[in-house]
Amino acid sequence: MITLWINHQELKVKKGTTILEAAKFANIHIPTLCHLKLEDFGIVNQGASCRVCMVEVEGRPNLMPACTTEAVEGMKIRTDTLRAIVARRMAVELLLSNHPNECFTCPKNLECDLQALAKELGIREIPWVGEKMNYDKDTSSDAIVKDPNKCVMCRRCETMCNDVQTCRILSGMNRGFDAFVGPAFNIPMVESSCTYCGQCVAVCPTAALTEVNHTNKVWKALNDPKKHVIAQVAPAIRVALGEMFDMAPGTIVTGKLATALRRLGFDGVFDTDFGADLTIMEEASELVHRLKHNGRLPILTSCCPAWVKFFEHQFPDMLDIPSTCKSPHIMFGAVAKTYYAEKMGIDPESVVVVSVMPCIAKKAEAKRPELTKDENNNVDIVVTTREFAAMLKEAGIDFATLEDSDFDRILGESTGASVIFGTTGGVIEAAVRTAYEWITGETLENVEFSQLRGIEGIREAEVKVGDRVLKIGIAHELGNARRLLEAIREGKVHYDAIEIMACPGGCVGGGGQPYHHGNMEIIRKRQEAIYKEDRNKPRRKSHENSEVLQLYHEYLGEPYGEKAHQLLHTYYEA
Ligand code: HC1
Ligand code: SF4
Repeated sequence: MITLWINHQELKVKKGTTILEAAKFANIHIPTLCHLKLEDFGIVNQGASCRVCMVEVEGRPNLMPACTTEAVEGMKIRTDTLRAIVARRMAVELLLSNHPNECFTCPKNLECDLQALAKELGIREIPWVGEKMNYDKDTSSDAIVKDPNKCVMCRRCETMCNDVQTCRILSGMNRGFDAFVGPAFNIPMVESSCTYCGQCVAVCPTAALTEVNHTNKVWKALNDPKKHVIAQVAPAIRVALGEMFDMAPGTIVTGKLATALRRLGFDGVFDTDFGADLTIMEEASELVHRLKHNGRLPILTSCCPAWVKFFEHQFPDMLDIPSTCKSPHIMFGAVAKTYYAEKMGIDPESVVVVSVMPCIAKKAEAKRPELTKDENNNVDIVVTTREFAAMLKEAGIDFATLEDSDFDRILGESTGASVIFGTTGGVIEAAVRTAYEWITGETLENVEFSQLRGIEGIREAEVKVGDRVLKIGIAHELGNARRLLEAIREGKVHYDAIEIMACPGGCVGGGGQPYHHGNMEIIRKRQEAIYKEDRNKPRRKSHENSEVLQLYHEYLGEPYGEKAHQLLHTYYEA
């Protein structure tokens, strides 16, 4: 331990602690902009490029950046001198001097870190006139909008894309006032190998990177009397949406969610969890089929669209490994426009499926050619948790005071197995719950497989199923996925089944979720809430979902059978 003083306050910290971390221990706030550190997820961006965290250190002639300067024995630090205050303000004033003045209409209005900093530092005028950038917005993709004019070169997005996700799409371009971060040669996003995971969006402090806003499409559909508009909500929404309405992270709002959708005027209020249970029926069948017939192993889960895009780009030689299952919300859409429409006597052409997702990549997934052509136009509109919250606010709905209600039938029932899809490890745990009973013919008494849970980036576990031991691999974040797949490709490891989710913590940490501002505790709380919701469910195995069983009985026939293949499975292309 070392002893130091910050603003005359004595404190002891571990050797190797930065001034910024030491100040946090002492509850002294030092403002930052480029800094981002999520230790458990191995996410660190501390290039000290913004110079907002400058502090005075006794005996040093220059101000020092608190985020990268290590605290040493006897150090005397001041964060509150006029020199430090002026330097911090100047750093922000310079950024503002060439930043577009369009806060009123900016998608990040009131959620922008730069705007918040200007307020916090008491900036009332910008003393310099910087040269404004005048780049075109990149609206080429269905998922992400890139506005270089709002880039502050903090490079958080680069850290996420290059170091964490290893997609290596983003890098700094140009110098001085013209500098911004974008794909090499500034090609349109749609032409890059971007997976649309949205993790760059999740950490961008301004609106240089945002999701494509599809809320107007939803309003339009809801106001079209000829349309039958139905909503489905992803597992991870129910544990995060509350944050947008000042509720604590991890507050479960499933019942309020159903009520809110009804208030917005949706004709059907459903749960993607139904689609997740359906996915397990197909994916567990596929696993059992591959095990029985010496099929290709490991089987890879295919519900995360950023992961699908990643393996198509990065592992084109291994496209025979992933499960052919469509993702749960796409399966839901497929069933809604066929079975549901038929049963309800509605013209399938009039059905508009809106998915409320924690994920930005789902927007691009819904537009994939093989999922949109002919009768396969499964999902029409995808909005993120943030966009959905904005719609509720726009409609004047006081979300926090809404009463609880249930999802509609016949696509609204779900089991605990489907809820845990929302966290890393959950999809494979759900599949094991079903595969275990199918393979052994025994009832699984304890459905919680603790060995599959956790937050480490790569995990592995062995699960005894009858006389066979299934070797399971789990990874979240694409960099971890890459490491796992490379080890498989090189024959260094063997697994029977693998679950991969692109975002930190799985969908709970999705790129469309309420901004967590680097607070990892938030992702943990959402994960805990997911497991709590599972424990509270009367049925916890997908194959016990009575509405899913009814669907097979009345419409699909056998799981993994011909009709199921036609409706619920897909293919991949390099
Ligand atoms: Fe997910 Fe999924 S769990 S991908 O993480 O398989 O987005 O929540 O909806 O489709 O069910 C996301 C979450 C979500 C799908 C399911
Ligand atoms: Fe990189 Fe993901 Fe952002 Fe695409 S969406 S640029 S892959 S971090």
